[in-house]
Amino acid sequence: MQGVEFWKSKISESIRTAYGEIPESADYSHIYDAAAEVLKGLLAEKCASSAARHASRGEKRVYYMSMEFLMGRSLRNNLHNLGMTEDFEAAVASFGADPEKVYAQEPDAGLGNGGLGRLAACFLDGLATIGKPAMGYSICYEYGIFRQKLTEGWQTEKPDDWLPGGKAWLAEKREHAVEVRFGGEIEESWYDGYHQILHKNYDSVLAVPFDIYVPGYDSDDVSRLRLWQAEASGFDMELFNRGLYAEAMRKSSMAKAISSVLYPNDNHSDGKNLRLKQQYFLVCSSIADIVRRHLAAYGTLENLAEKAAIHINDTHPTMAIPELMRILLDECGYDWEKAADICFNLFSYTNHTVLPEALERWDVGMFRFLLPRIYVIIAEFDRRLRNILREKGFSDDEIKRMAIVENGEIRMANLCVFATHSTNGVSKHHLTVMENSVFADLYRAFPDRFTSVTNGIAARRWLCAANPELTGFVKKYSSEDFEKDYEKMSLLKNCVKDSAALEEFGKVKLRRKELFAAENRDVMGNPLDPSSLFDVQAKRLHEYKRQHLNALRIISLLNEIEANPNADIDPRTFIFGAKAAPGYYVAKRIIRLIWCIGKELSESRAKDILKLSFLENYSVTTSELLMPSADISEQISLAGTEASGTGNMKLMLSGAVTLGTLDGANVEILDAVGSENFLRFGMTSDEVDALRAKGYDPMEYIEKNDELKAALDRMRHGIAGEDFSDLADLIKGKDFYMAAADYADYMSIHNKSQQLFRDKDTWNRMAIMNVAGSPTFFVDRTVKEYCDNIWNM
Ligand code: 26W
Repeated sequence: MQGVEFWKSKISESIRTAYGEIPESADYSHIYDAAAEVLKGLLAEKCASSAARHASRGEKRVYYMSMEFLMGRSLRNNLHNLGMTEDFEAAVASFGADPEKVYAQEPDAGLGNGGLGRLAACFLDGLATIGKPAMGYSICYEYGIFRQKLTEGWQTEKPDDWLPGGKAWLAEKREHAVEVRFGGEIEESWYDGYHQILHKNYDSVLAVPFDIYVPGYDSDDVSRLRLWQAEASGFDMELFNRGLYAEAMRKSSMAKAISSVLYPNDNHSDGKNLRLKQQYFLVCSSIADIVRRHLAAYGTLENLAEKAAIHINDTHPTMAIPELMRILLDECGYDWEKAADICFNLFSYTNHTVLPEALERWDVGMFRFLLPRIYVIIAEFDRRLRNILREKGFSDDEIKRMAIVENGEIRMANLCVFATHSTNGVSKHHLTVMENSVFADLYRAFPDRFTSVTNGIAARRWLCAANPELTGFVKKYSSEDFEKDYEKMSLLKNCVKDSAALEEFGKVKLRRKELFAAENRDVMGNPLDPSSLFDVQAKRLHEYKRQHLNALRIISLLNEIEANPNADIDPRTFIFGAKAAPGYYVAKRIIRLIWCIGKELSESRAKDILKLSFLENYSVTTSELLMPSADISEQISLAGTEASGTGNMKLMLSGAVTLGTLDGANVEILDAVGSENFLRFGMTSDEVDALRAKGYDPMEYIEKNDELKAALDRMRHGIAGEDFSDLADLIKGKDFYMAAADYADYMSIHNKSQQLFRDKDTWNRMAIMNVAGSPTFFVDRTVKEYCDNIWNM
């Protein structure tokens, strides 16, 4: 049975057996659960045949380890990738239900903070699509990224209790649970000529795997994401019998704490013990799983690096390397050289950020106490690295900078560069920045290990599944089957001379702006104006991303309108979406500033011209409504700080024009669309470096610029009644991310954007050229490059 009938009977059957209901009278949540249950079954089967096929060919497999997989919702996307959307929706409609309401039942699997986690999720989709066997490993956090609540612009965090609706996609594999050991002491001895390691008095925790299947588009393959949940390894009867009931319970909840919540830090490492436990929990269980699977297939670990590639997504899972060394040395009897050689060929590492505060370093004391054996192995890597550097002729100072263990700390990035065959950046520009800054020394020592692969996005999610209006346009003006060969999207370039096509594009965009406006309001609850320019900045809140530069601009526009009611300013809607790390006070203040600006706008004489909307709880799902509605994509990080960006790609794909600095993947976006279709401003990385070297003083820029001065004064005197001199002083004082230096150029490029937007044909042409240039940034291309150049598969 196939098609609509298949879905009707399967959903019916599932609702009857699970809830004793018929679909016509079932709740939407029951229809959603039934749909997920049916799909999970189909995908499990497909995953099994896909694995068997690859195994019979002895193919190499990639294991992608990441503390984050920001999956978002699955139902709509899975149906789309499997080509089942139409049949499913028809079946749902036959029960008198609305498919959109079924989709809306699903919570986001928000198991990530931002870019790094979403990239991991896109990789699983891309790998299944191009037919490469892949498995992701992460933690089954009970609470994912917090739900942001804004009260008058103050962010508070609510727990993200996603499992009640999300578990429908999880398949428990308890038979593959793994024991993870923490603490204790190590005893070394020799027996019969063999070195023996005995681990005593440790605490153990059980890691139980749950799988999520991720289908490729129009593909026979399904990637598997294995998420580990922590449990106490058995109830401590001995404690209980001794009357220590509370102590027995404490042990159990300590164990569960490991997988209870995702750390909401993005680009900031706080060196906490529980986070270290989470990381070891992930790598210990995953490496045990990989070893088990490999031994089952080949009976030896000799060929592990031929048949597997293990990728370390930023330094968070670095301990996978010493953990595998531990198994090879202590459990399999390999010597160091042989074991390290296997690891070197097996592992590769991606760096996602150059901010020094994001680079992970662990306190030696804490680390040794929690992971005594892993520490000894890392110390041995350090000793060997120092010897090699000495042989290469580096000075003592240089060696100290490159060392793994130094100054009471363990530097995870240095271990990655030394112990793996590949360290890669996430855009061309990022690689240059890496080579000139954080990795400058190691790059000189091991230049051949450094490379870059530009990030990409699962365009299917943001275009075909989320934006049927634009998909229809792309089909009409490029090719009906562009999804099977997305390079064909570049054919869209031909339609920019056709004025009917330009107008049609304008209608598609307007429709999407109306849809957004139907669901969202300005900060004071007033309706948005879909005919105004939608100017979007959506990403994590961080000073380096410079949401405050955008805020300064809006204050300046307000000043201008107040001074001159006839000022030449067209209607604009500023849309922000951003979560701040809960402990990042300045970031929360910036959110509050933006909200207050919105309030002040709505009460000013600019209220019919300028509107500000702050999208609460920005997430994968809210991005799917937001991206299609954008006209301008704000990518305004200080050059040299944003590794790549992927929101920039989603917006470009949706026909928004990038207004940005030459940073991260913006550089390649500009290349792909041409400078006439990109609104570039600001200093280059080299100019930033030169200015820093010379000594940067923001006051030099502020004193020369009356508009900027007035905006900062206004912050001091109060925005919507609140004094923001704290933020104004940060800009006047250090201005670490040089907003003052880029302000004038930012204002002038925005002036230009207004002129361009006035001419609808011109603007639509630019927007279409962006859609046409987007295939370079599809994740299928990205993962192909990883397969060819990094994983050798
Ligand atoms: C240890 C705390 C911590 C947590 C997360 C440090 C660093 C991170 C991530 C690496 C931050 C992150 O998501 N980086 C983003 O990665 C994207 C995918 O490569 C890039 O597109 C973004 O430019 C980069 O900021």
